[in-house]
Amino acid sequence: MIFSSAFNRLKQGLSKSRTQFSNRLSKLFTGSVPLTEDMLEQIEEILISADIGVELSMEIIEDLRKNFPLNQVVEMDAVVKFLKSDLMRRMDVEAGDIRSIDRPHVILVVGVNGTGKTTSIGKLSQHYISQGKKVLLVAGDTFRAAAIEQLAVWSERSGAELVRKEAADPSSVVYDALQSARQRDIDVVIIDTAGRLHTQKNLMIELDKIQRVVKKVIPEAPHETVLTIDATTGQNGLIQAMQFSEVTPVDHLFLTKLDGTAKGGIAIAIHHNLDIPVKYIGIGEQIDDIQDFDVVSYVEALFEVRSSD
Ligand SMILES: Nc1nc2c(ncn2[C@@H]2O[C@H](COP(=O)(O)OP(=O)(O)OP(=O)(O)O)[C@@H](O)[C@H]2O)c(=O)[nH]1
Ligand SMILES: [Mg+2]
Repeated sequence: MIFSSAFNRLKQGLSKSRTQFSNRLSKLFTGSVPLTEDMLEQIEEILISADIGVELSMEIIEDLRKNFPLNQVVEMDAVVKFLKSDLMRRMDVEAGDIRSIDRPHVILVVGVNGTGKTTSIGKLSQHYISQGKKVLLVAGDTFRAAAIEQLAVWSERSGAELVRKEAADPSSVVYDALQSARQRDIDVVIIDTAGRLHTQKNLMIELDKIQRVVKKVIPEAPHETVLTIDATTGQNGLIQAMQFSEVTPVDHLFLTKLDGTAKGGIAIAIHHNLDIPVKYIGIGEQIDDIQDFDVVSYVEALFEVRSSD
């Protein structure tokens, strides 16, 4: 299971975070050294700097303190193994895949500008097409012609169908798209939207309108509203997810750009602190740089460090 190629790709995607852990831990554990209070503090600092979160990092250090007596020689591998299992114990493992038997399954993708909505939609479409599903993308970001073009490129890459309408109201595009999805026997509809901040009132009202139009055509939809969060913004991403979800309903998070940060712990912080599950992660700019978030594999990949690294 965890030695699959998907796991190797995850490890590769998290290499910045892992190298940081590895380098800093290796410096602490040179040769056979007894564990000191200062080392515990530095391990805590390493966890915090990876954006696992202050509170969780402190709790983990307390667990470490209980399990490893001070002033006794300890191997780095043993500490890393402990950190891994302690983190996993603290996480509830959640599975993630399409459960809905409704067709079409409608996914609405929302988020702040530039957090990776359109790219992630490209990846999601490929993900579902590779499962034999028929996918339709909806260009709901009608403000910029370039945004529609960008989605069109992803639809060509993945082989998904596309509904677009220049200079139209986003909710009218969505309405047309859902009607045609039914006629065309589509399995998964993924709606792209323009970037917005939770404070932009008009844009949030527009999002509301999109939700209502979706419901008008398919009352139980959207089956998932996915919020993209840019992992490189670290703890701000966590705050963004909290604020956004207070204004509009969010079912799942798509944590993007994890390959671009040494603070990969943010996925764990979000998982630990928010009720909204992280369902997908983005680990690169290519179409297949997407994975379902599985906290066990994630922690394994993040802490895959050896004293010889
Ligand atoms: N390294 C890396 N880059 C990513 C990832 N996901 C998205 N990006 C990049 O992030 C940038 C913004 O992505 P978009 O998909 O255009 O973001 P958006 O949220 O649709 O942006 P707006 O529509 O302008 O709000 C692009 O350069 C993407 O290639 C990822 O997982 N890893
Ligand atoms: Mg976009």
